Amino acid sequence: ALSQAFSSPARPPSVSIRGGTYEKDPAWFNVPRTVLDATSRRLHLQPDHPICITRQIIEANFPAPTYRYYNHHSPVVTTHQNFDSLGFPPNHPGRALSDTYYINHETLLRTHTSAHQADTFGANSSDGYLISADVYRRDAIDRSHYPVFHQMEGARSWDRRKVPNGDIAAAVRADLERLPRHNIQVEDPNPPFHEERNPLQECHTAAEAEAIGRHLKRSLELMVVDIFSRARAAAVRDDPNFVDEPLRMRWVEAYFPFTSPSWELEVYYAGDWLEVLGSGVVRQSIYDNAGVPSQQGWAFGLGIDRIAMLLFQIPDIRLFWSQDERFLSQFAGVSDRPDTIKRFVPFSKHPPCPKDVSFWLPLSSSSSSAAGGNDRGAFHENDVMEIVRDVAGNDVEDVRLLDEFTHPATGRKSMAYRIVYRSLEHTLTNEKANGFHQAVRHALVQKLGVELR
Ligand code: FA5
Ligand code: MG
Repeated sequence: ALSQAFSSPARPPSVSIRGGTYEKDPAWFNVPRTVLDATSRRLHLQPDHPICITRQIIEANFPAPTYRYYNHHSPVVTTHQNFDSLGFPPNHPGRALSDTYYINHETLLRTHTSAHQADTFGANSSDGYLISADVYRRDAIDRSHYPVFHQMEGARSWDRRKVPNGDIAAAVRADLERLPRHNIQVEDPNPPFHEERNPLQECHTAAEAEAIGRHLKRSLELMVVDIFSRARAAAVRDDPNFVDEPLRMRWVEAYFPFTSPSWELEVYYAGDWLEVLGSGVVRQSIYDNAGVPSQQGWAFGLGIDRIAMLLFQIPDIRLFWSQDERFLSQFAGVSDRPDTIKRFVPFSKHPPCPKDVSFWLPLSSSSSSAAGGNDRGAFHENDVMEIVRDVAGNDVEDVRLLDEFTHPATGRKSMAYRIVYRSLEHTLTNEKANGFHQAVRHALVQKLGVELR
């Protein structure tokens, strides 16, 4: 029996995702069943699903043949594609097991569509591209965050060897003139670049970066204006006396390792600013590594789910995963007739069940660890998020930190969270919410070694 065990070693455990088989490393694998199941849903390709409709409408704003569309990339990518190729430093916190779903140490579920940038810049023969896909992140729980969501990557490049006189700035400005205008006042107090906060790349002239930034901003503003006018038309079809609030947008300076200067675009929605995308002037090293060093341009990555929430007035990101006919039937036929969009009508409103939990962290994880790396001993809030998701699935709406303090004598740290349980499809009885909460308390002790207070 012993020799047999040696001659036929157990096959390493593996996992199948969208037709591929990947070796699981138990020291790294951290994908819960619910997230694994989501890899087969492909909502962005499901006709008449709001994520798919939104993708189609955004694509129409970036027309072929200038832009080419890629919608079928597998969610399983390498750490090289997701991080290294984009210039993420080795200790970047995004690489940690607390933030990212890993299959093994060099294979993961992409955390953003930028994972395909390096490959696409080299292979794409059009001036621009759009990549739509499902992406995966261990993240907060609230109405605009979900561990699986959808992004669209977009890019537009100009080639020094192909533009008149090799003058990229002039070519970009000419293309900008050809874009439509809009009359929405956009808040954009930032200079086109800023030496410390948002630097110009050495290889770019100020004129180049400025022109590329303006083309980027106008292109994306036009897309948001289109989404808003469609949302407004839907509201008026519903109620001819509908009066909407004016559209408000603002550009905020940002940082990404693969763009500079960089910005995020926020849209005012339901009483708050909602971040819809990150963007910037593509770092030259990305083009160089992709074998197209004569190109320059911009890139963005937007949250399709968040744009879909604006378009259909969908109040909670969890709804996109609903298989309930009362949800899905509201979008029937819209993929073929985007002019027939209707506002989403909540099928019923169910009361929230808020419950609090507070606990002491084990002493070993009380000291805050340096960010980044895969520090397994440290406490990470995303572990709390995942425990709650595991227990309550889509019946949890929001988890937030209420309070945290360190005991002056013992050095132990205490955390208090408020968890709001609420179902979108049925009324959650207090009994069921209590059951969830008991199970969460138990799992916090079992999995994180905390002491309940
Ligand atoms: C990125 O992912 C960058 N790759 C974007 C980018 C691409 C920048 C190209 C420059 C050039 P960020 O982490 O901010 O950036 O995510 C982009 C968008 O995804 C956000 O603005 C938001 O709309 C959406 N998003 C992020 N996390 C979630 C989440 N948990 N649930 C739903 N949407 C999310
Ligand atoms: Mg962001």
